[in-house]
Amino acid sequence: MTSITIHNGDITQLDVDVIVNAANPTLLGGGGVDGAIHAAAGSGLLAECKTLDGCRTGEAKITQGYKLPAKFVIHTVGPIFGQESGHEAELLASCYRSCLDLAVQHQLKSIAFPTISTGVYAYPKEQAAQIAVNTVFEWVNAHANGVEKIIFVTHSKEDKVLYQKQLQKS
Ligand code: AR6
Repeated sequence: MTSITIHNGDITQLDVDVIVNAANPTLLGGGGVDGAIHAAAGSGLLAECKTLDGCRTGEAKITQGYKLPAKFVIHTVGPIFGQESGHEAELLASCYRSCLDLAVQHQLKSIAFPTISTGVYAYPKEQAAQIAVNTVFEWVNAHANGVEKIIFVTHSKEDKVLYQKQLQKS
């Protein structure tokens, strides 16, 4: 049985096996949640990211968590809304699946997701919440021995309400 919950707050504070970073293809840091994660993790994170050779949109790569309470960080690159030739929805779903697949490969039991692509990358928040929740539920239903705890981390009351709405439907 997997628990799926919402936490409204700062993802860098969460004591889970892995937090997900909404990164860019360089994996070399940026603003938003990416900037917050690098700032909290310290310079060891950037040093490891430099060895990864970037990441393609919709895919994911894992690093240690360094000074974060989380043991690991999974870096995924969300689609830029309006710039992916109509593939935005499938690329966003692929981010969530890729992160969950990596978590299982590394035997990680608890994972926290930010609202990927909904900041700088401009994905409409309600559509993104629907894709996030549907994709995670589909993945959980297909992976009986997958992760034990999945947390959707929202960074505003508005996002929290959107996720509550989507979870009620699921
Ligand atoms: N904890 C949880 N969520 C947060 C935090 C935090 N500490 N800080 C911001 N958010 P964004 P994107 C929320 O822009 O749209 C970076 O520069 C934020 O409110 O961080 O995927 C990367 O390097 C928003 O709802 O990610 C890329 O270049 C959500 O995180 C680009 O931004 C995602 O917003 C990626 O853009």
